[in-house]
Amino acid sequence: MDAVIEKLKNARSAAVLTHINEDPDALGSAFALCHVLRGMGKTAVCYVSEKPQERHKFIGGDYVIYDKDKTYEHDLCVCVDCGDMKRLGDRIKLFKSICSTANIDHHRTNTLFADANYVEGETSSTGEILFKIFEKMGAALDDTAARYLYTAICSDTGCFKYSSVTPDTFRIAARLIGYNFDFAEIARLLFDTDDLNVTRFKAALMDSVESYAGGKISLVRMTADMYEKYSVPETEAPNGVEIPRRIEGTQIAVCVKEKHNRIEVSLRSNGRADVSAIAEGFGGGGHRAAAGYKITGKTMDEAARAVIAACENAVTAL
Ligand SMILES: [Mn+2]
Repeated sequence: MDAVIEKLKNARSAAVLTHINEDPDALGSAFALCHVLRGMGKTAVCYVSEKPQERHKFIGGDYVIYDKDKTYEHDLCVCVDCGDMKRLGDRIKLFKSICSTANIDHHRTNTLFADANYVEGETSSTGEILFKIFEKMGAALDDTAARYLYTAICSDTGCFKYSSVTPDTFRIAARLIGYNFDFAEIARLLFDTDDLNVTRFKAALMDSVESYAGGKISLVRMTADMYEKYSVPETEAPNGVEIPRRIEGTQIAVCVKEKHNRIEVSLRSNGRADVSAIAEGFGGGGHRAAAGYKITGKTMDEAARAVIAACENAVTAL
């Protein structure tokens, strides 16, 4: 941790990056870090790969959408919540152009790609790690920084429900809600709010859940025509795999999704099945309980059949 703190303290101007398809842990962590660095009198800019999703607008924060044809000058590049340099997308160019780099993350598989790396593979969220870094640095938090960090932690813990939550997570959350911001609203916007079109899209997914292996495998298909039918852009589509995951008796939940002329498969395990092993079999990866992969050149039906067969093998082997 000290090597990363050293870099943060010495920087005059920092570029803060996070992984592509920015999620609230990534955004909250990046915005919190920029805000705290600015509070220390430094320049800090958060570069995102694309405009954050509509549903994450409430997080706020200011950012620059990265343009690979532009040059940006900074003396430090900090990556947060990014397990692999490849997950920077186009911003790899920016990362490589900055002479000093740091990496703060909670992905167990982090490739330690920066000059100074601080990775806690067991910690719930990057937000939680950043809180500890700020504390050790003696950096002052304020209501805004606390709100960003709380958003990050709340999101990556499924609202403090996942097994990654520890007594430390709650102690940190308790400190954060001592600041002045509406933490109940954050939980509501993260977990209990969908726009009307997304709600109808979800209803269609619920209505078409498929069940295999005596109910141990539950699957939904998200097809390209559904984005149009429900007027939901592909980038704002619901997290489909959460729907079959809720069905009682499900050991493996699957979402097969058509996206940019390829198929994305998301897998969740509710029990002993290791879905990262299934994903690896198709060239993907992830965690025991959450994994995925992408394939091209297959139809929806072929992709679904292949993943169902792999899941059936996995649940019979248990
Ligand atoms: Mn995260």
